[in-house]
Amino acid sequence: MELVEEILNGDFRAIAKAISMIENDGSEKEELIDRIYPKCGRAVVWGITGPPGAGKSTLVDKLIEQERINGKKIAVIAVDPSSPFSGGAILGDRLRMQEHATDPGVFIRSMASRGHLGGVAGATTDAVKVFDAAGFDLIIIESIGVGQTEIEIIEVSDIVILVLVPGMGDEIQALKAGVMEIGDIYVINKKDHDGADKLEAEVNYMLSLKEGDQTKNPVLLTSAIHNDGIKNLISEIQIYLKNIQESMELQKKRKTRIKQEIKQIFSGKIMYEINKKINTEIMEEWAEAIYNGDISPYSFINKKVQTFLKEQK
Ligand SMILES: Nc1nc2c(ncn2[C@@H]2O[C@H](COP(=O)(O)OP(=O)(O)OP(=O)(O)O)[C@@H](O)[C@H]2O)c(=O)[nH]1
Ligand SMILES: [Mg+2]
Repeated sequence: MELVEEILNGDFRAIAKAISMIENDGSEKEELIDRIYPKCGRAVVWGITGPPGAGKSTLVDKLIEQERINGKKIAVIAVDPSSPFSGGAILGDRLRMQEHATDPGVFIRSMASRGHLGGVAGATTDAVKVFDAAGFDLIIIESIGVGQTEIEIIEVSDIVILVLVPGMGDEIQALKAGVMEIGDIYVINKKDHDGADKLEAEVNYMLSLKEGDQTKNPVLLTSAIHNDGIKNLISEIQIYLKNIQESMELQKKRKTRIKQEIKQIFSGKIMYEINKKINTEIMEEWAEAIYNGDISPYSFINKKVQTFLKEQK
């Protein structure tokens, strides 16, 4: 595969092609990932999440700026929660990070959070592998933290930065809804707005209630548009990563990620086999039988499952 060589050389067009391949979810994707996998494992993945408009993209933009000075090659995956056909959020993110669009050390890519057969987490993990193999040091995933899909995406990261803003009124609701749990570092952005200190106190209080958690989660204030607090954020990220690496927590996290990946791929493949077997015609026949009351559903389906498993041997 020529594409593999090109990716390993960091060729942008090849990377873009590979990501499209991943999004199309075809069989060529599998060969590609298998071929580049031995070159993976060097990159660090930061997940940036938080409510819409919190300033995630602005923050990412400043983080890129600073980390470029630190000599890192950076890839950004902006997960677009809207449909694959709407360009709204993508456009906004692109505009905000446009300054870096011509920088050969920065690659920005949007991915739709819907429409992936293998789940969006799967597609994102594969995209991360491509960037990793292509020699990017840092991969930043930006996603809007509102639902399960977003939480899944964020589980792909080595570290999660949860961005909150003062004055939204519903922060505490979000905290209670469990989204709060996913942060490793908490950033209160728009500290130039009123209420940042109050929110900081609330977040610290919420965190103090977390049981059985030994890791200290920093709560930081930033003003992304004013480039304020960015260096401090980066240094806290580095400290956090160093700590979880030393305590082996990072390694554990990465293995958990692999386990989830295995489960996802495995069940996807099994589902494929099942769907191949249970076609519309058979389904019609079975439903008819159950509908007519000829058989009871559980005993019937249990028998069919047994037959299916036997046939697979
Ligand atoms: N006052 C103030 N405004 C900010 C700050 N950071 C970002 N903004 C503004 O907030 C708005 C939203 O910023 P984005 O960076 O697009 O936010 P986002 O979280 O990426 O938004 P989505 O991707 O749509 O969820 C923009 O108008 C920014 O200029 C800040 O620190 N202070
Ligand atoms: Mg954004």
